[in-house]
Parts: sequence; C-alpha cells; structure tokens
Amino acid sequence: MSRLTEAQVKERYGILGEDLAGAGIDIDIVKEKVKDFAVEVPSWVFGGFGGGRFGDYMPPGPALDFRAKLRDAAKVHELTGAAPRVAVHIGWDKPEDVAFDAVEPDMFAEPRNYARELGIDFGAVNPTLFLTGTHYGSLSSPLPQVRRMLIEHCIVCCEIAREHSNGLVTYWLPDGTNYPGQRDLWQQEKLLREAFCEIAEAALDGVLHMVEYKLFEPGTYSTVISDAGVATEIADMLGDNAGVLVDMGHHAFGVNVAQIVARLIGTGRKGGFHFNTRYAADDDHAVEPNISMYAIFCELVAGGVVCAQDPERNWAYMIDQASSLENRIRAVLHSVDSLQVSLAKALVLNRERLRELQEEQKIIPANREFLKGFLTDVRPILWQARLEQDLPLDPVEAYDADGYQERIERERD
Ligand code: AFD
Ligand code: MN
Ligand code: MN
Repeated sequence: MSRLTEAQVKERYGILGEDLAGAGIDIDIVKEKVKDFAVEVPSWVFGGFGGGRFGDYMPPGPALDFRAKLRDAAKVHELTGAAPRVAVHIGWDKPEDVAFDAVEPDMFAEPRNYARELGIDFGAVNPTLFLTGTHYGSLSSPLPQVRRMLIEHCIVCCEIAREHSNGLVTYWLPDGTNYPGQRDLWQQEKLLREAFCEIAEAALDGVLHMVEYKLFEPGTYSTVISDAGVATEIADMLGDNAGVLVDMGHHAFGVNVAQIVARLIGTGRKGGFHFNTRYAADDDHAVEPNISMYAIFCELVAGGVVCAQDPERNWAYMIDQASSLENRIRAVLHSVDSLQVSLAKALVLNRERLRELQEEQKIIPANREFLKGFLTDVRPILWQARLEQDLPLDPVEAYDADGYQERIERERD
C-alpha cells in the first residue's frame, strides 16, 4: 500500500469522493476531521514491566526508563501525526531514585520539557494504585495508612496534571475481593467514595477526574468500580469536573458499549476511552476497525464529542494496551491507524438517510444503511490526509522500514 504513487492515491480519493457526494457526504470534510483526530498513547505500553506469563517474556527492545518511553511515543507521533500526547503513570514514570510517597509535581517538569523537545507532550496523569501495599485494595484498603498514602498520591497526581499536563487524571483501582465474606462490601465501597471526595475536594479547579470501571481483576469475586453505572454514580458524586472512562477490555461478553456511549452523551456526562480490543477478557490487544468500534464511533460522531468544532466538547481519547507477545510500537501504530479508519467510516455514514429509515421503522433498510459506512473502504481518505501531512501512507509498514526497532534492540537488549 505504501507503494501507491501520489497520482494513484488522488485517483482513488477522487472516485470515493464521487461515490460519497452521491450520498451527500463531502469527502474533504471527512478528510479534515480525520486529520484533526488525536489519541494519547500510554507510556506503559513501551516497557517497564514483564509480560507476566511466559517467564516474564518481553518483546525485543523494551523501553528501560521513562525517557526511552517518551522517545518511543514520539516515534508513534512522527509516523502517524495523530498521537501528540502520552499518558503517564506516576508510580511507574517517577524518577527511579524517588520513593513512591516522595513524588513532587515539579519532578515532572524536566521530563515534560524532554517530551516537548521530542515533539509531543504529556497527556492524562494516572495515579498508580496497584503497587506494593495495595494487595488488600487502594483507596478502599482496610489499612488506614495505605488509604492515606494513596489519597495523598492522587492529590499529587492532580497537581502534576494541572501544572505539568492537560489537567486530566484517570483513575483505575484494583479494589475488590476474592471470596464472599472477605470484606463488608458496602463498607469497602464507602471508604472508596470518601477517598474520592477528599481528592476531588483538594483538587477543585483545573482538573478533570475520569473514573474508570472494570468488571473484574485482580478481584475475582467482587470489584468496587465494576461497571459504567457505578463509575457514573461516582463521577456524579464528584461533580462537574468528573466523567466516566470506558476501557474496551473491561466489559462482560455481550455488553453493548455503543449503548453506554450513547447514554453518557445523552445524559450530558463527560467521557473518555481507553481503546483496545477485548477478545476473552482484559487482554488489551491492539485496536481493530471492527463493527463494535465502528458503532462506538458512530455514537461519538452523532454526539458531537469527537473532532468537535469546540475542542472542549471532545471526549478524552487514549489507547490502553499492553498485550504480552507482539511488538508494542507496531501494535500501537496499528491501533492509531485502526481508530482513524473507524472514525472515517463513522463520518461517511449517511445520517440523514438513516434517520428517515429509523423514523419509518424500516428495520432492515436502516441496518443496511448503517452498515454502508462500515463496508466503505475509507483508506483513500487516510492516504490523502497523510499525503497532505507528509506522513507515510501506512505507519506500520513505515515503521518496519524506519530502522528504529533495530536501533532500540541494539541499545536496549
Ligand atoms: C490496567 C487496568 C486499567 C488501567 C491500566 C493503566 O486494567 O485498564 O487503565 O492498567 O493503569 O490495564
Ligand atoms: Mn484502562
Ligand atoms: Mn485494563
């Protein structure tokens, strides 16, 4: 694909443009919106911890420190033009010689300057609530000193987000139980809510708190923030500067994520995504432009929360993946490309025609109209957009030819 000439791209773009014009879709508008779309990449995908199974196998060339992670993130942005920010995980990305509970906001000024020199910037700040001492839970731990340490940690993370990033803090907690009877379930949840309120109270202005939910893990009997409903309730408790973080991998089989997205938008709540693909459970595989991702982007586009004229209306878009086997930089490039494909497909959907069919209760024609977007090969739009931005037509193929992987394997292994 990357062997296509400029003339071949323009030809394919022109043919698709005529098809779409017939349905009242302006391909140039779609292209410009695809150019506008940005997604954060997670620092933690590039290295820093073993795969867990397979004897701690790590794909070759893992980033061995925070600056290496930032260089890898910058490479993704260089090849896609769509990943200008990197989400940071404070417990993992703090200076190595600084104790977890001794982190201070200004310790992140220098690494942020380094990120900016690389052409990227910091994005969401993640408190790290699942390291040593959190085996009985984090903000709902039965051990007061653990709760206190992690409440302080979250408040520092809010200060880092406000002073050294874009003000976004995303919370995922490992709080749950493994057996019935292990804990008083409501008392556990009550401790967590009190902690959240203290954090939000301390970080009143300039911070957007995004509460992430997960069906299970590490707790296998119960999880305190287990689903979109709980996360919504906690976000509502925290007030206007809080929202719900939807991680694709965190749902039971069959849960309709597009419905969750439509509800959050429809009720005026702020939202955000941790994009990945869930096959069996929380495996955090790379994003694929599948039908569920298309349905989600159709809701985001219809809801005006992606590539909005007013950037304030946009949701927070982040990738969260770290599957244990594949080359992770290539996997993240694949995710960015897949998200752009899903967005473009959602933008070529003829919404007017779809609404007519919906209002006439024409179920199958409506389904077929909806599927027309999904079935459209929108790659000419991505290719034209990338041509105009002087970017490679295929970022994954470009990475293989780039020489960066060979270099980091020599440097790091
Ligand atoms: C794990 C959790 C959750 C969280 C991520 C980064 O399941 O998705 O967002 O770690 O903290 O994947
Ligand atoms: Mn996540
Ligand atoms: Mn996860």
